[in-house]
Amino acid sequence: MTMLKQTPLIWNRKAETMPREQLEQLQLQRLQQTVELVYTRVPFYKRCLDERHVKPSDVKSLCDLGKLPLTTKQDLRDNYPFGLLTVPVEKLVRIHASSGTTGKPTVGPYTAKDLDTWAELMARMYTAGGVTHNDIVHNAFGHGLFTGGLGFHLGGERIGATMVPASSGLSKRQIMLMEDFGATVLGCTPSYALVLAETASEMGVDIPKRLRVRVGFFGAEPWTDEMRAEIEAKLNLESFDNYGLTEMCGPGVSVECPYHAGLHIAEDHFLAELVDPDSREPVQEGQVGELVLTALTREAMPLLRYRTRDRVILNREKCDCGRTMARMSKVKGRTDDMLIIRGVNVFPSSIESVVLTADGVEPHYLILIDRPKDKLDSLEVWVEASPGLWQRGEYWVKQTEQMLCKDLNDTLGLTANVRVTEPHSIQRSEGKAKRIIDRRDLG
Ligand code: DLL
Repeated sequence: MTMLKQTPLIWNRKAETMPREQLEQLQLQRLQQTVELVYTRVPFYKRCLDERHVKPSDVKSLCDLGKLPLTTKQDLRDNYPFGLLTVPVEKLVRIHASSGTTGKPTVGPYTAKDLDTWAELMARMYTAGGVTHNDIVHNAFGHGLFTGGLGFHLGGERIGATMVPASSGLSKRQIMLMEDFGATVLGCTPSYALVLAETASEMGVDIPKRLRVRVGFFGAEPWTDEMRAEIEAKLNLESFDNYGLTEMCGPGVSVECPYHAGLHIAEDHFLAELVDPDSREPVQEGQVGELVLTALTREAMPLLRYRTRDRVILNREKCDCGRTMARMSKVKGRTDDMLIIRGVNVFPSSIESVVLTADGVEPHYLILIDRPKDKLDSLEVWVEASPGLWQRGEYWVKQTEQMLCKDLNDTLGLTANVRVTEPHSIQRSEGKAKRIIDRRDLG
């Protein structure tokens, strides 16, 4: 659904539409300052640069980026919690962290200036979605250590919108508040957006009649175009993707404009490259690669060439909205979420695309992989039946399973067992959905 009716709004026209030549000049200048800063203040980076015999003064053009070391999640772990700070801890005004499934979290520290920049980036996001100070924003991202809730809050306040810091959970109450307060904007994970749509329908709330939400900002987890179509249809809104990570600031790194032709990276604050995850060599424009980001203006913890693990395509052509900032495609998955099942590479997003275009099932699914003793890996996909299909009975449920099996086989080149399960049998998520259960011991 697109509602492009008027000239798109731009929060910071000077920055966001800067001629690329000028932008690259600015990036170079900021890169030089950043390298100097980390070289003099962060022992880890001094060591990495010395090992490569690179001095800050060797960065003479953006082409010299390749001389700089890549930073990985492991480097963050090794320097946990404050080893990569360029400022004393007393200068921090906030610390966020991403949960991480194992071990220590990833730390996101901010100085007052970092928070100010973050507010600016989030203001750009809202404005790109046509949101102004007249809007009421229902912010259902988790508020806490996770950057989603407080990041959305900060940017909303910057544009003067009325913020409702609902956080996630208690879904019926969320629907009630959205209706009572007249929310016009929703922010949450795409999987929680589906839960809210389902909750509204269970409550008998006729969404187009009773809710005024016209724009949704969704992110923090991968979501396919099929998922987008499902959310827009169910919630009757125009959706905008936004991307970010704790290591860079949180949400606001790249945001969609009304043309929905990729996410504009805030290139005056982040330098983007694409590399081949195995060879680490640059990937050509138009090809999928791992996004590598250098923070150009972060004060507390500017990371050089951080390997995000996110697979995207980059496009540096000017957009019809007027922004000159490069666009990245929707995240196509992570380099570490590719499953290798019986030797076949399987991306969870391919499974999602098949599941979400099938009739008679809901957009709630689970992917289960196992390795039974002395047997080949097994792949099972559980998908929830729609109440209508379930009522029609077992024969139709089995038909749906067979059809999904065939579609998955055609798409993945791999046989998957499909189980169409009873409505409401798959756990709902209030934040980032966990849809993959890999029971193999791959250690
Ligand atoms: O998820 C920041 C965020 C909050 C972004 C709210 C957007 C909205 P982390 O918890 O550190 O930060 O997780 C970062 O989530 O490397 C991606 O793999 C994934 N991710 C974030 N945004 C998107 C998106 C926040 N729009 C990790 N599409 C990233 C796909 C996303 N994946």
